[in-house]
Amino acid sequence: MIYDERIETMSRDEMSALQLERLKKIVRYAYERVPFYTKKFDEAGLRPEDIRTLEDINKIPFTTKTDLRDNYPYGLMAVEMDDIVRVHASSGTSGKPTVVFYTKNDMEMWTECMARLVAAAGGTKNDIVQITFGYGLFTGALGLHQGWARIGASVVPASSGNTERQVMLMKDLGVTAIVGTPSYALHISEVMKKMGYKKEDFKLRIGMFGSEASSVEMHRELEEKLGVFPTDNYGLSEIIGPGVSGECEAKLGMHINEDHFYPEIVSRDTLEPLPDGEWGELVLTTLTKEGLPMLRYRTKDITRITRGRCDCGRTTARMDRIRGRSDDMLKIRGVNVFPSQIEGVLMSIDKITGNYEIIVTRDNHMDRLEIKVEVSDGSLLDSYANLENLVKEIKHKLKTVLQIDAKITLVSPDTLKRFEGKAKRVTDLRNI
Ligand code: DLL
Repeated sequence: MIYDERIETMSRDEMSALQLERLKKIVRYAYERVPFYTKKFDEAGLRPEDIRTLEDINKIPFTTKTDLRDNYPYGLMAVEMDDIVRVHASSGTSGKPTVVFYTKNDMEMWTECMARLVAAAGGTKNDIVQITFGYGLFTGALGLHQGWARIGASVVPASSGNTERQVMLMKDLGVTAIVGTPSYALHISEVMKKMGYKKEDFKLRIGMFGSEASSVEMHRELEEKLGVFPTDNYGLSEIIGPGVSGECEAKLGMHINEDHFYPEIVSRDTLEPLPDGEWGELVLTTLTKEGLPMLRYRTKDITRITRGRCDCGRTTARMDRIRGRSDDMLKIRGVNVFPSQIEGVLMSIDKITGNYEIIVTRDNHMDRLEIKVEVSDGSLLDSYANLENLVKEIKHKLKTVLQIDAKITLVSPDTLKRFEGKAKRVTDLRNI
């Protein structure tokens, strides 16, 4: 079912006209209300009225995660705090989270965008949906929750973890739709099997997945093991959270809610715009967001865009699965982590050297992070108690600063590989 026929099947000309009208408005809005944008525009010798066509967007300087960090927490906000009704955050900048703000209208827009994607995935008011994303500052759980509630489904806010209980709820309540990361969903399927269940024991039919990369093969596995029709869903906190784009029943790319989020693909080398069909970095501009307008935000996610009509009848632009990132950010069990942040934590601890190796694997569909760390004094390794304490200290710091759990392996001085050029400290064996 198409949730919003008017928008989702709009002709290209109408959509472009709507986008241009909104772009001009948001550019002026951001320029007038956010000193950060005023300064950027002034430095570039750009005035809001210079944006006359959609192509003119090219003149606007990019915004990055670093800008959010440098202006943490309130610097990029365009309204007073009393107009903000929701705050979310994601990890991913050294120590400080990326904090994002929503006005009442933003919440409404977000919910509508999510409802469109729920409908695109095949969700209806008859569904009972279990949300297995972690509730809290993360946008995933509440974002999907709102969308499913908007279409009238029964929402089970199970949150993540306690997998056996998840399975029990799914079975007892006759849950028909599951929402979460694809890796956690696969893990749930393993636990179902261990508990002695078959997929026929459940009523599952839809799986709305996202927040991390998944391959065609992984979707096939989800379909096979859970009996669901799986869709991929994309979004990021800085722009809105989930709700930027998602697959429909035709699975020919993720439909972008482009009346609210204007997409561009730029070359990862030159940052110049690329034509439809070419792979590059996705840059998004929020066309209607009041709380935290983002102009030309560099997502660092690599994809490509097509704009033809989809088999489902929708005409909105579609983006391909995310193929990778143009930076080294890792997503580990839903948490965004930069190797540099891990390094920062390690460097703050005495008794270890700056040499480390990060290994990411997937075991039973769960991401595992191992960090090999060189101790600076080999004699440390002689005492079990000392070793234990050091491992504990590192683990604790990683958990409190970055919210990640890692297996720590201490190794003798001078045993890890040394690099002449750029160090390659991350080995990602997840094979997604
Ligand atoms: O992960 C929002 C979200 C929640 C999307 C639930 C879909 C479902 P962040 O925590 O800010 O927000 O992480 C954003 O995650 O830049 C991508 O690198 C990655 N990502 C999100 N969705 C996908 C996906 C949420 N479907 C970052 N495929 C983004 C691949 C994804 N990567």
